[in-house]
Formats: sequence, structure tokens, C-alpha cells
Amino acid sequence: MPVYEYLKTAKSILDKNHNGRFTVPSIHLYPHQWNWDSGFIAIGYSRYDTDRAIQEMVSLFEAQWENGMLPHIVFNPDNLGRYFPEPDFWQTDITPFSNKKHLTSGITQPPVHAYAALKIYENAKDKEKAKQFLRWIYPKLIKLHRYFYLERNPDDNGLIYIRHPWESGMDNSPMWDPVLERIDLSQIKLPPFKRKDNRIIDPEQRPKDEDYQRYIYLVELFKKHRYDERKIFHDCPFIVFDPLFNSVLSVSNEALIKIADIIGEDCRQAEEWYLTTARSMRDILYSKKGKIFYAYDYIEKKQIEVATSAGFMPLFGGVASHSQAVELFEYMDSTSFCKLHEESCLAIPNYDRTREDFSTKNYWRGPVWININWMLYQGLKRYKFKQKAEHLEKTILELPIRFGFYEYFDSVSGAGYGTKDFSWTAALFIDLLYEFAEKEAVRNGMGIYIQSVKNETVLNLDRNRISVYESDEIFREFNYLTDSIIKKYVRNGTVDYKSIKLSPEYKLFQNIAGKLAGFDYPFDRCEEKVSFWINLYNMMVVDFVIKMKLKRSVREVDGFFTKLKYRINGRTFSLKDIESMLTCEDKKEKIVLSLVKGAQSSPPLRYVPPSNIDKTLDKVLKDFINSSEVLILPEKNTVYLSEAFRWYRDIFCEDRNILNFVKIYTVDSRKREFLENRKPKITYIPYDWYLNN
Ligand code: 2M8
Repeated sequence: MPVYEYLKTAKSILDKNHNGRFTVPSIHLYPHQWNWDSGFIAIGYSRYDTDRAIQEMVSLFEAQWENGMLPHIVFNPDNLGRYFPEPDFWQTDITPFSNKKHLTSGITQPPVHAYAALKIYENAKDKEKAKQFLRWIYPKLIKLHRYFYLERNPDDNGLIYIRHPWESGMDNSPMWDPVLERIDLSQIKLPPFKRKDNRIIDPEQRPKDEDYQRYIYLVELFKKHRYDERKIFHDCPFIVFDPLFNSVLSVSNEALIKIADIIGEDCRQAEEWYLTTARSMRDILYSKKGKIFYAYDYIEKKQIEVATSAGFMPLFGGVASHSQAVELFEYMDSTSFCKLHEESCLAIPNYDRTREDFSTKNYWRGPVWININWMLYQGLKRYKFKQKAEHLEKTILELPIRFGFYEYFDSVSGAGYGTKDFSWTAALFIDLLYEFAEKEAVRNGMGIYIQSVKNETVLNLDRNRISVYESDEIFREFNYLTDSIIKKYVRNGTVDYKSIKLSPEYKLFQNIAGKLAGFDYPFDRCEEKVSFWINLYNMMVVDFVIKMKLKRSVREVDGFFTKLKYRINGRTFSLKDIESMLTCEDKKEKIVLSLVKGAQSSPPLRYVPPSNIDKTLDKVLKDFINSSEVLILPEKNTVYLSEAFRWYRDIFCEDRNILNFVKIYTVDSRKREFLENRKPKITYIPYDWYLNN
């Protein structure tokens, strides 16, 4: 993938923010080590520097508290005086539970660390070294999770509470408004304090003073109780179950099970944690009415009905049931958040856009964050929402390239906000780029054929030689079965070949495919003919994949497109023959680019009905051109195009025509304008031949 040049930029940001021991989120705004930031940063490092990744985690866990809590900030003694609040304010030395060797805050953050530790192992070249690290960190991770299940699990049902908005990582999220509003400060005298954040960053992009007063009020309360969890629990007005926090804990419980397995430890405890938290989340945090997971206000004993991206995190945690996952997906893929191919929205914003107090630029009240979208991307992949996952992947790569490695991004224009050169933006960008590179290696390695077939292998044998069908009946049946199979077994671009193979529809399709041998085209209109050949092409691919028992790619068969054939009306046709025939039709570029070649890079498979072909092909192409197969980077005067455009370059005659074609289907008007007025450089992305299953 040619966007690798930006890898250098991302790595240099991490280098700049690294101080020899750990990586600060940003030199100016956050000059210390942050808890979940370091988890994400370690994931980025794990792709190219195992030592650094390990060092990041070691430095954080060395500051773990006696009671197991992992503090949300580990202060750098050399950088004091540049952030608020710092150790003088937290005074964590007043409790026996704290870490006495390191200066820390007195709260925690979402525990992404077991998950990050597992990634370090998975991505490491030197597995022995990584295993040694796992052995070192495992008891510390257990201690951290045990702290949650012993100290923050009031109903003993695995739902872990947070006691400060900063613990959620989504500090001023609208989720917390109803709880914070209950804290009446009119009679309370807070110690004087001076914020530093809003001197560095435009206050419009940061929390309000009223929020900070409540943040400070809570810290004062913790100090009053000398950080004793039980006393805090009794007195604290902010006790909530956060779906993001509990989802991240779940994904880390799952990682703990895997780590235990790798280093030969007993994983039963982690299994129990995983199951209880997941079950309680499904039962208590999910709202059937809201179709999302809500945070839960433990004091008022009710769900906080505010829809934010935290509510989709159970996809990342693998916690959502299948029906919940479908509802989450539908809500996420709506105009409330960001509908696929909707103009003027970039990735998933942090808060429901239809709410009056939604802001495109204020911190955790609406902008797009890379870590959130990265976790959602993992979740969508996990639940096989392929197309949406790919869209997020593409946006996470595009945003920093186009607008810079910012802390967060305007959810409409993409403009960067908060601090520049932000570490987790760079780290997670690196992670995705390496994943892209892996896929590319698979793409390139997909040229190896495992099976080779005879010069001509006909796969639609008519076992029932006496034809009882008239051609128009065959045509109707063929259309009906194609439509049914696609409707039932193709979701979001993913083809369920296994289920198709076992389905009654596929059996019937076999029969009809056999009948095509004597089928003498009953087409009244050209549209019928074109739709037939496109559907036939796509279904032949599905049939060939099943009959040849392909596991990874159509490239496993030498001659997949040329030697495997169907007999139709007395002649034999390979996929290549059909494709060549279709290039004689009107609108050939539209047709050939819509053909589904059974690969990840192919457009999502759809049935093309004989009436209104244009409309269906337009949808197919819109999906294709707005997916990660096409990256348009106006700020870089560059367009990355799927290799498919190169195959059909002759049809387009010249590059200008390709760009015009791409423009028609591009949903973002700024990108359309760019394609219209500029002469960008075109680079081709290799086709991903991995099976679309
Ligand atoms: C932000 O939070 C800190 C307090 O912890 C702040 O606003 O000063 C949040 O975005 C949080 O999620 C993040 O970990 C931290 C450092 O990047 O900054």
C-alpha cells in the first residue's frame, strides 16, 4: 500500500513523544504517562519494536498500586508544573494502597492492558522474549482485574463501576451530564485551582469550568477518604457502570485466558470473570428501546439514556448477543451516527448527531476519535460487518493523512482539534497500516496455485437429462434462486459459502444450472440479457468456490477464470468468456467493475434484477468506490485506486475518464470537487484475492 510514506511520520511522532522510558500522549498538553494511552501506544509499537512496546507497559505497571489499581497517570518528575492536576493535588501518599516509589494520580482508566500484552506477544518476532514478558506481566494483570472484581463490583455480578468521569477516558461525555448535574456545588468550598489545558487548546474544544469543578470535587472526596474504596463508594455521587469500561475489561479478560494458555497458567478465574461481566452487561446495560448499551447510574439505579459511541463497544468486547449486535449495527449505521456512504460524516462520532447538544468540535461531545473508531473497527470485524468495518479502516487511515495526527477530528469537516502529534492516533494508524501490509502480502502471495484443472472442466452437469423446463421457466427459476441465495447467505459483503453449500436453495440451483445446458435465451429486452450474464457470472464464482472446495482464494485454482466452465445452450463458457462478452455491451465499464470475483476486493455481492439494472449497478459501484478500494486524498493531490481499474484501463481509454467515473460515485462533495478540478496522481492498490467469506 503506497500510503507507507506516512508510516514514517507516525513513527517519528512516537519517537518525539518518547522520553527514554515511556511515551507521553502529547508533549505540551499531556506531559506524563497515561494509562490506556500507553496500552494503545504499546499496540502500535508491537508492530515494529517489541522492546519499546514492552518498556511502555513495564514503566506503567511499575507504578501499579499496592491494592492492584493501575493509576490513570504516572507522573514524570522532570515535567512537573505543566499539567493540572499533578501529585501535589492528588496527594496519593496519604493512603497505604498507593505506590510509594512513583508519583501517580488516584483513579484508573479502561483496562486495555491484557489485550495490549497479548498483541505484543502475537506481533513479536522473538516469541521467547515476548513470552518472558507475558510471564512478568501476567500476575500484575491478574492483580489489576482482581482489584476490579473485589473492590468495584458492588452487586457481585461482574459489572465494574467507575467513580470519576476521567476513569471513563471520555471525560466530558454527555453520558455523565445527568450524574454530574446532581452535584450541587453552591454550598461547597473547593480549593483554588488553575486549569492549564484551556490555555494550550481553544477552550471551545475542551470541558467547561463547571465540569472541572465537579472533577475536582470528586478528587477532594477521594482524598477525604484516603482513597479507601469502601468509604468512597458510600459517599461518592458518581458511581456508574460504563459500557466502554466494561467492554474493554471483557476483551482483556478474554486476552487473559489466552495469555494463561500461552504461559501454562490456570485460566478458570479469567473465564469466570469474562462470563459474568458479559452476561450482566447484556442483561443490565442493554436497552431494547434505545437499541444500544447505556451507562448505568448506580445511585439512581437506572440506565442513563444517552447514546454515545461507548454504547457500541460491546462489539469490541465480544459481549453483545447476535440480535443485540444487529441492532447496534443498525443504530451505528444510521444518520444518528454515520450511515455508510452518507455525505458529510467521517467515521463514527462520539455522540448521537441528532441531539441538540451535539458538538462537532468539543472534545468527547461529538468529534471523531481514532481509538474509538479503531475499537469499533475491531468489533465490526469480529461480528462480520465487513463493509462497515472496512469503511472505518479507510477513515482511520485517511483522517491523519489528510488532516494531521491530531487528538480528535471534526465529525463533519475532518479538521483536526485538540493537540497535534497525538500518540494514540499515530500508534493505531501504525497498527492498521501494518495490518494493511499483511493483507497486501497475502494479496501478492495469492498467485500460488494449489490445484490445477484440465483444459476444460464443465461444472453444471445436468443429472436429470430430460428437460421438463421451458427456457423462460428456467430464466425465472434462475433469477428466483439467485436472489434467494444472496438474500439469505450474503451479509454486508460477506458470503457464507458453507451455509450455501448445505442449503436447499443451492440444491435447487444445481438443478437449474444443469438445465442451462439447453437454455436458448428467452430474452425480450437487452436488460434481461445483461442481468442474466452478470448474475450468472457471480453465481458461477460462488458455485466454483464450493465445488472446488476453496479455502482461501479463487487463486488456489490455476484456470479458475479460464478453464472452469458452464455449458449454456450447447456452448461452454468460462468466467473470462462471459466477461469478454459483457465488454461489448453499453456501459461496459460499469458492468465489468461490478462483477464479483469472490475476493475481498470485489464489490459486495448483490442480485441484479432484470428491470432497472442501472440502479443496482450504481449501488454496487457506490459501495465499491467508497470502500477502502479507493482512497482519495485531496490534501496530497493523490488518488489510490483498486487494481481493477488498471485491468480495465483500455475501456476507459485515459486516466481522466477513470477519475470522472470515480467522481460520479464518490459521496463526499469535497472529494468530488477535487476530482473535477485537479489532476491528481493515480497509484494502484493490489487486489486482495483473499476469499470474500
Ligand atoms: C484526556 O483526559 C485527561 C484527563 O485524564 C485530560 O483531559 O486532561 C482524555 O481524552 C483521556 O481519555 C486520555 O487518556 C487523556 C490523555 O490522552 O486525555
